Amino acid sequence: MSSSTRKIIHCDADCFYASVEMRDDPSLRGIPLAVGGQPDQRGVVATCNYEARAFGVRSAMPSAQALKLCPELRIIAPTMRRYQEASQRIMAIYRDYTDLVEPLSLDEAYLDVTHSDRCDGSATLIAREIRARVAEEVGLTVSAGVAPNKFIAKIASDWRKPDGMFVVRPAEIDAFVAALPVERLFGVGKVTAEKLRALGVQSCGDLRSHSMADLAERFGVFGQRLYERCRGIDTRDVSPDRERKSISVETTYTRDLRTLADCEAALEPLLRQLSERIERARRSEPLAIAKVFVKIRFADFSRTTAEAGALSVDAAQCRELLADAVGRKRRPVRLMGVGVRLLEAQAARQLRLFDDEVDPTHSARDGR
Ligand code: DCP
Ligand code: MG
Repeated sequence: MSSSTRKIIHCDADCFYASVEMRDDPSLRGIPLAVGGQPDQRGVVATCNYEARAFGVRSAMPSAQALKLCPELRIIAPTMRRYQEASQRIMAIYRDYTDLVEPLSLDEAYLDVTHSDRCDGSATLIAREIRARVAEEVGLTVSAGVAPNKFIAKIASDWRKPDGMFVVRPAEIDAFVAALPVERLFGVGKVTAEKLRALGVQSCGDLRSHSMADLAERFGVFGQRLYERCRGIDTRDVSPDRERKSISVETTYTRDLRTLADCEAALEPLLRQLSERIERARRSEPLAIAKVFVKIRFADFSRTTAEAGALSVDAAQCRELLADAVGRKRRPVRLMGVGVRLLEAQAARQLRLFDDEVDPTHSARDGR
């Protein structure tokens, strides 16, 4: 094995919300169960257990349609707090093995265990131990994929679902990827798959006969990605900071702001700009605000940030943060910024289905 070979684990809990419900109420076990909105309120299924999947019920399906497929389906309302609590406990177990944990959603994460000394440094043993600990300590099952990169680890975690794991060793990558249908590649939806089929391409192996230049011409920058992925290449790092994505605006003032009142007056246009940015971003991707912050650079170039938990941008809260930050130093202010920290995109998407429970101000207004 070359020294550059990485060891990545992708962990994904099985029918996560439904599993939490079945864990907490044994009467829900063994029957087809969905978590989601009620059919008479045009609700959708967030997820369902594997008994319900046997009837064809799926995530994001209207609950009314799910009931047609499976008349005895029990549909219960989500309780996000219990899922968040379970998620935190699962992620804490992952962090016991490496600092490089990148959560993708409440129930899904990449772990880079290349340099972990746990379990004699064996990624396979680490994955096995993690699965056993989550079952024992949290009462849920997690499926795992072990591979030299993220893309293959994610596909592998699906391979033996539920309650299974699959290992793709470096020497096995080539054959594993060659047999994959192109639809398994992230970003290949119906349209791209159709285009590829017209070229006679069904599997990643078929795709390899097309040159980089050819794919770039047909698919633009995505062509390069296709060229790499069909060969099992993925150099993306596991990045624990990913969830700390933010949207912010800032201004450096030509004349320093000398009083808190000056700063407050300057905050207003910044807040307007920030709201516009958030609205614009919300049109292209689901997003959920986790924190709001105010950032200051004083005349002596020292910096400070005040932040607090928030579900939306509230001017009064921002003024409080501003007063806090400015009060930390008796100096004029040369730069001011205000922004929000976001939940990672997929976690936001999950929360969106339950906007009413999480943040009533976000419901239905983002025009998607
Ligand atoms: N979720 C949601 N809406 C979706 C998809 C998912 O609210 N359209 C929520 C409910 C799921 C959780 O996110 O329990 C995790 O999503 P997964 O895609 O990992 O699905 P599950 O964990 O439910 O099932 P699987 O066993 O296939 O991982
Ligand atoms: Mg899952």
